[in-house]
Amino acid sequence: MKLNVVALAGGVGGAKLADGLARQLAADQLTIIVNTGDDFEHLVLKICPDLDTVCYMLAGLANPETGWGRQDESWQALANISILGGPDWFSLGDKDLGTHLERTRRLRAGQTLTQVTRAFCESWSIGPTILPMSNDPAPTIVLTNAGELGFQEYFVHQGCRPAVTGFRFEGAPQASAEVVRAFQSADLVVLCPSNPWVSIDPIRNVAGIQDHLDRLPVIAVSPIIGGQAVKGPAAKMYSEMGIEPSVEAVAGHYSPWLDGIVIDKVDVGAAPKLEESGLAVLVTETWMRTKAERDRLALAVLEFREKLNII
Ligand code: FO1
Repeated sequence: MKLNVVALAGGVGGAKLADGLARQLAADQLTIIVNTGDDFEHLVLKICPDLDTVCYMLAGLANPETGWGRQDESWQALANISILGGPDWFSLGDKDLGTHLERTRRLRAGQTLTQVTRAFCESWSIGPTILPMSNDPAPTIVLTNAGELGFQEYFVHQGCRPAVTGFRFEGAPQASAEVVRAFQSADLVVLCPSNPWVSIDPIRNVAGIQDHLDRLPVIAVSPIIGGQAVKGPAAKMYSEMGIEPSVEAVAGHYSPWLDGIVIDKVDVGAAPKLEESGLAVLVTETWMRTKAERDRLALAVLEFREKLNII
């Protein structure tokens, strides 16, 4: 039987697993639905950081040090913006700026974000389908002790320093026909190791998506390893909201609709309790430092599907 997989992804961690999955599955077996809650307008351009991170990663164009942005990047435009007194806190490289310029031009000409993303993926020879979670704007607002902040204002401009008290997802995003079709033909949903609060929850907030998660087999790969986030502020967010960052917290976040969870070997002690709660648990190496580690984890996730209780 042909297995159809939908992967939900945010930024760098999600992109790495999606990249591994892309090498384990045929192109028509994988759809990656990407968070657009981090999108914003900057320098009059539409910036879609998570979409670009996933696309650059799968195209082999990503900056290997940061995980976001382009490899072999130059920064002439940003340096000039800085000299001219413009907003230089968000690091847009010259090649990356080309993406934002062309995307903004196409959107203004009336294309949807889904159409623009499809065209870019074709140009970059990306096999699997990459879809924005919605064509509608749905900005994530971070509620903090410094007030309500747009996501990139919190994440980049303020360096995640304000203490988080909650989140608000603005707009009323609808699922595109492409997103609906992907879920309708899916046999498995993989929640990539992305931030549950600000990468996966915004996708769940798109009309109708939670219903698909309720009915389909879902496996999450924990973004928390040994109480720490591999990258980004997930652990800090959990602590600030009074929840101990742990694989149990991730499982709880996705309860009761989660079917299986993949946790790192350092968290093996949590496995019995997770299993008692009815989850299938895979304990394995979940760090993805190399391409080989992405491939190994992706394969392990797909094989783990056989062990889900509901199959
Ligand atoms: N992250 C940073 O920490 N600092 C930056 O200046 C920055 C610029 C940037 C430019 C383009 C892009 O696609 C991503 C960029 N990111 C930057 C990453 C981005 O803010 C985050 O990875 C996501 O929004 C969270 O998933």
